[in-house]
Amino acid sequence: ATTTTNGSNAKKFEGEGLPFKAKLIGMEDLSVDRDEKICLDSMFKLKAVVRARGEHKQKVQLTLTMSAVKVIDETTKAQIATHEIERISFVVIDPRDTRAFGYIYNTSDDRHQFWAIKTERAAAATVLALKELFELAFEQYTNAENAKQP
Ligand code: I3P
Repeated sequence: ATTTTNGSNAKKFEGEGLPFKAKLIGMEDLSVDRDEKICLDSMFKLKAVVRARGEHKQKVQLTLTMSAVKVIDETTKAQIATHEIERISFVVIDPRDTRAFGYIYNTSDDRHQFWAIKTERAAAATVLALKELFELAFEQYTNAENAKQP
């Protein structure tokens, strides 16, 4: 898709950000920062862990802002994590579950954390919004670089 200059695209991520209701399936460290098969294997493993535990998944709100994905506990409103957009290297959709997706977040100490998420609605909506964010971030970066040119 083509990106238009910021403006309307960016609006929905400004202020409080764009919220999505979701549940945390789980997370684990992976050995790589991008690989569909490794991510999906992790997704299925994390789902199996949830099943084996027999407990409810933690309800969260994912808030997409221009700078980060914020993971907030739905009940306590406590912030669980802030994932800066530039540190997210890979996003995967679960082909067996229209309400599940995951992403890899690279920590400052260079670990590749895979976060598996169950969305209340179609996961594709959240993934699409994430993709828009990546495009906007890239656009801002190139604009800033261009502005540096004499
Ligand atoms: C629930 C059902 C829901 C699921 C929920 C399960 O089991 O599978 O679809 O929510 O997960 O407990 P049951 O039908 O036996 O009540 P999601 O679809 O959002 O995963 P949860 O307990 O982790 O919320």
